[in-house]
Amino acid sequence: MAQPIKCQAAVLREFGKPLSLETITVDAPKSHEVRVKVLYTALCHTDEYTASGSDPEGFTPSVLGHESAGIVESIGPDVDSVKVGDRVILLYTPECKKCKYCLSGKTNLCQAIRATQGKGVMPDGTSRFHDAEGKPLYHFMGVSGFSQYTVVADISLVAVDPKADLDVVCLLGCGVTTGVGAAQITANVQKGDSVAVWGAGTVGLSVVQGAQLRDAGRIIVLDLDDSKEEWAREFGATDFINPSKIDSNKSISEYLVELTDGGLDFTFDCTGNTKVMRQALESAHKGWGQSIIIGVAASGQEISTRPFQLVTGRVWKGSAFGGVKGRSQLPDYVEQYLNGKLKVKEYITHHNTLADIEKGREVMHSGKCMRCVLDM
Ligand code: AHE
Ligand code: ZN
Repeated sequence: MAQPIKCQAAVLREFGKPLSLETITVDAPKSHEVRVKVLYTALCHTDEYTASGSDPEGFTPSVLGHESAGIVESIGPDVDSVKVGDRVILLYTPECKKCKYCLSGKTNLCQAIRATQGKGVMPDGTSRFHDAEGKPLYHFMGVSGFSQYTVVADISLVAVDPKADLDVVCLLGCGVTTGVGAAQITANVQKGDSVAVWGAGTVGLSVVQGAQLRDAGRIIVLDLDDSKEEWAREFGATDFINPSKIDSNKSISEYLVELTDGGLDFTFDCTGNTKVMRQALESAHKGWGQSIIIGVAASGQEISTRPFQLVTGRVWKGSAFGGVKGRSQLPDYVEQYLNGKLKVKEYITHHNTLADIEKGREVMHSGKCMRCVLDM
């Protein structure tokens, strides 16, 4: 029978403040739960969004982190999908294969445990994390990867090819999959299609990669930071535009519609900025252009456009985790990485340790960082 484990974790005590490194207790996994020794967690802007206090599903004290990979340390009763020693990627979008959503064939948004996940607790409504005083800590996104050990639902992880280096494929737990999947599953970009992507971070450049793997035609990347141009081209962009530098008599949408003879087949927002979301929609081709929202907008933000934009055939869509069903489809992304078809390692610009997580967070805000991977 598994016993509680003491380990180090970075705890969000107060929004907007540095994370606190603490020794916490991680309880044994209960029925349909798995305890994972987290080996690597990459920093994602969503952790920052929640740490800032903007996320209505963010709580204190909690253990953030959601782009993680590790090894199964112990399993609770009734777990038959993974075994001790399996190398796993954690899934903030679980896949139960049984709920209405999973069975619909229309979405990857499994809802089996979504309500409790959003409240920062395990499916039975309690926490497996306790601080030194024995007080419970909230979970985050069903993962909580900023701890050396975590407990997740057995539908919130997937075993992957043991040949895969976990310090790389942890990126498939969020950023890379979100972008590649948005291009290939949500948008289903086809050969020759024109694409524009706002935001040249890991997600945006993964959209670019996903589109290039589909032999898209023109792939335009827009970012306010010129230093991203080289990055964008490395992942397949054919054009780079700094929107602050175009002729100010025209809106960016007018500029793009003119540049692309009527607009783009697909546009993607990877910024979370609602003004950009509108620009992206209005840059899509009349009659058929689709605009896909991926970026996380702050609480209370709303999008708007003239309904005429939709009446005349543009489609506004969203994508979560790239539309990818984690347990069914993520192992294939790992194989594509192992076969050299999918770039993953190339997004890693920085490494750090859990003890130095604050340095990692700093560098993330510097604009010089794509992904920073924490060795736990
Ligand atoms: N809790 C936030 C929403 C956050 C959000 O949109 N999350 C994305 C993943 S971000 C990964 O870096 C997502 O996939 N959401 C789907 C879901 O079910 O949460 C809020 O604003 O309430
Ligand atoms: Zn993320």
